[in-house]
Amino acid sequence: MEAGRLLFAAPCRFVHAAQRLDQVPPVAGPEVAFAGRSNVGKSSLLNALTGRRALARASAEPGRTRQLNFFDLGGRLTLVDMPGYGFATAAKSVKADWQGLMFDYLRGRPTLRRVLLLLDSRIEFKPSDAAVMELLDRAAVGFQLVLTKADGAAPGFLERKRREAARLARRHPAAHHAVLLTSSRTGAGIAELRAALAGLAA
Ligand SMILES: Nc1nc2c(ncn2[C@@H]2O[C@H](COP(=O)(O)OP(=O)(O)OP(=O)(O)O)[C@@H](O)[C@H]2O)c(=O)[nH]1
Ligand SMILES: [Mg+2]
Repeated sequence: MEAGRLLFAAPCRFVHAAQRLDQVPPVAGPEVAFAGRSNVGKSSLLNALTGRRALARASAEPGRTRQLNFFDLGGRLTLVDMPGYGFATAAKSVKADWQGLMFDYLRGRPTLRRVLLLLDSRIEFKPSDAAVMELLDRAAVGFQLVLTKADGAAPGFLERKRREAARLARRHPAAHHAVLLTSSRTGAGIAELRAALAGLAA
């Protein structure tokens, strides 16, 4: 916990945005990417972890993040805010663009230490989530399930979702077995997630 607190007490700064794979910065230190459906709370979680309200742009409008946004955390860890998938109302061509970029990046990034795959704890998991887990299995990219918006569901429902996510994690070879329950709004689970990420930092 202390290692996590220290890591995230370091300054975090935006370094780069990539719209295409050839704009992705050269590999440097360890990276952790935030992935998940549109609106699941990726940008908000990044802000909560770094204790900055508007480092990453969050919005109630799904499809807010349309590029890979790279943030440097104290020179020890790169955090990557990704565009969401499963967002149906965007123009098809645009959608293919940024979702394609997301998958290409996930498959081909040697310094990617872990993908945080975010799932909304208030709703049912979707086929697109299962598809991404399979892709990560096939690409042998380690991922960890993180339930978001834990402030928005009753305790009994949350516990059921946590168990369901833990079952999914056990079924997927690339999944980390620990499932985290978080809320960017209340700060629940944030210290635990910081601690988990401290284990991956340089
Ligand atoms: N209740 C609650 N709402 C949240 C939480 N985290 C994010 N939200 C809300 O969910 C919406 C989407 O948040 P974002 O962080 O922009 O989601 P995103 O996954 O980055 O979305 P895209 O960039 O569009 O893929 C916003 O209206 C946030 O205020 C949370 O912990 N609790
Ligand atoms: Mg976003």
